[in-house]
Amino acid sequence: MAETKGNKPRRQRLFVALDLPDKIRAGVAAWGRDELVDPVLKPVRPESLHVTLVFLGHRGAAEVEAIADVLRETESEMVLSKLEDPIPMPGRKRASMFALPAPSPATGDLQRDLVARLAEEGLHEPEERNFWPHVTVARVRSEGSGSRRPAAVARWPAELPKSLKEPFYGVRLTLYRSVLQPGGSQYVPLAQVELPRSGQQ
Ligand code: 3AM
Repeated sequence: MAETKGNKPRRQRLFVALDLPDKIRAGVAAWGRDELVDPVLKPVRPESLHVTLVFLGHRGAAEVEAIADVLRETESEMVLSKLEDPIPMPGRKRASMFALPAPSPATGDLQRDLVARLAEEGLHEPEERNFWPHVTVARVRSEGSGSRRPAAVARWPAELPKSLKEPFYGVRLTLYRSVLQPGGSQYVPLAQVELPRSGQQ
């Protein structure tokens, strides 16, 4: 549904994400400047790099507040994570995006806890598919002329430098509003929760 139409209530496209530390975001952005260079790729803006935890779809203002409250009640500490080399999704044959897998049992625990508490409040219907933690780094433009098929990628992104594959802590939970734009979605933070360091809750 559109975000504003006539007198209909304003609804916003929402998702909850785990934010990466600035240093990791800057490192991925620097890598991307060298590697996400094929003209059919649309790199994700550096400030928008994140691990999506829960996609919530279009929601009204009252729900935005209720979701933000659930976020604020999170009791998790910072979560240990790490990044792996870029992979095409859904596969090599006709990639529509490139992602860095971010395997992390702690991120999985946090995601399950959030989903359960959102579901308990009637704010989310858990998805059937398994959670796959990842950072989307680029989307592939369509072939053009009305086609939705992704264009073929000639120059594939090379692997990450070793320094970016060191473990790091996910530092913050953010409720984002996704504003769809022709040049790539813009993500606007609506509520944020800093996760405490281990033993500092
Ligand atoms: O940034 P990533 O790719 O991890 O893929 C979409 C993006 O995640 C995901 O929500 C984030 C913000 O758009 N997303 C979009 N539509 C979705 C859907 N119907 C979805 N995730 C699950 N179900």
